[in-house]
Amino acid sequence: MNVRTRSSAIIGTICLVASLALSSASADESAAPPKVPPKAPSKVAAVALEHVATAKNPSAGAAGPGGTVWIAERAGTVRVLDSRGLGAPVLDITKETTVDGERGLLGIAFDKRFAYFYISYTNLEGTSTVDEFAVRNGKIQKNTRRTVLTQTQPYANHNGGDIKVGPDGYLYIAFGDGGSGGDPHDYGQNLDTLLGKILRIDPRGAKPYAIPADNPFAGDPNAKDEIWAYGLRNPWRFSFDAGTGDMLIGDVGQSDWEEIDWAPASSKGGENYGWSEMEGTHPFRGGTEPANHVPPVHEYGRNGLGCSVTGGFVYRGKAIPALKGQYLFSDYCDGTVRALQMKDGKVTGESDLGVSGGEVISFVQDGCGELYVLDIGGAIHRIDPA
Ligand SMILES: [Ca+2]
Repeated sequence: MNVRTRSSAIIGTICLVASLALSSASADESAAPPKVPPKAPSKVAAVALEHVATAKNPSAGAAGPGGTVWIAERAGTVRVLDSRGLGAPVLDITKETTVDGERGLLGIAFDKRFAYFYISYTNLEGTSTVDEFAVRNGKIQKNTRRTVLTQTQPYANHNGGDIKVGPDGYLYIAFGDGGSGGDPHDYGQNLDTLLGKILRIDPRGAKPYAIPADNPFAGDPNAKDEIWAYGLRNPWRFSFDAGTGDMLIGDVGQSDWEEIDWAPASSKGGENYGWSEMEGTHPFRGGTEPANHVPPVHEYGRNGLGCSVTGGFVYRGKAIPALKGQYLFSDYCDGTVRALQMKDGKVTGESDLGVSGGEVISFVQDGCGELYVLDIGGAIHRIDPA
């Protein structure tokens, strides 16, 4: 906790939202606050999307050192967004990945001290690969690159690929079920594969990595030690609530149900999110609900415009107080930014925030907790107060 508090304090002094000075929030906040705060803040926050940059097929992002936001471009470049805008690539692996199917550079993450940078991509064979670089003075040390973990992929889709460093400092990696459709190999429920899982590893504990001793299946000969949670189809984007440490996962559905999964910060791992016995709360193709199934906290059907959920973040920024504690997410096909109001792991309401991020491929949270929406077509928007 000390580490977390210290790094938060450092980040808090300089953040992109402040340095860009584009937000109207500063003016709003300088006004005298009401003497009596409203008892029940408005559930639908008024937001606007502020265009801050255009990238080439941005796919993922992460808060970087010095209040920056690092943006991954799907073809294999990483660029830094700061008060001067989006810079030239600081990393280029375009010769090492492809963008066929659902492949490419799919995730980036820093450790808490910005001492290490991680990239998640599919290599030229389509193998999911997580590499590590040391970072010094905010610069990637390319000669320190090493591969942490790989996973062969039977098909070009459902690679997952999101990576995050959790509140515990461990690296979490999301992998889809291997692809095709309907989980033909039953990988979701199979604990002998890393596919269809969220993994938890300690990349600094050993070479290439160590298994945290308290991983739910550590030492179990019938399950991979790396597994944190299972029963996932394509957990394309997941995040930790910066306020509570809770985990939220956007798991893309097969054909009927898109879902958001939730686990408390106190979780010991081992959650079974049901795939491919279940799609959302519904048995999938005659499936049987596992006894230990953890159902989604939210699901929505494909009967609207949505086709593929894009998980986001619980809002912990300062610019939009009415949005605090709400989980923002979107859908690749629909693009509407939505918010879930949650209490004790239960969804108590859903709002349509009335703005569209385009083909929303990812959200990014900066060091101040403000959120950005990435449109795979190029636009990077920050979610600002309206
Ligand atoms: Ca599920």
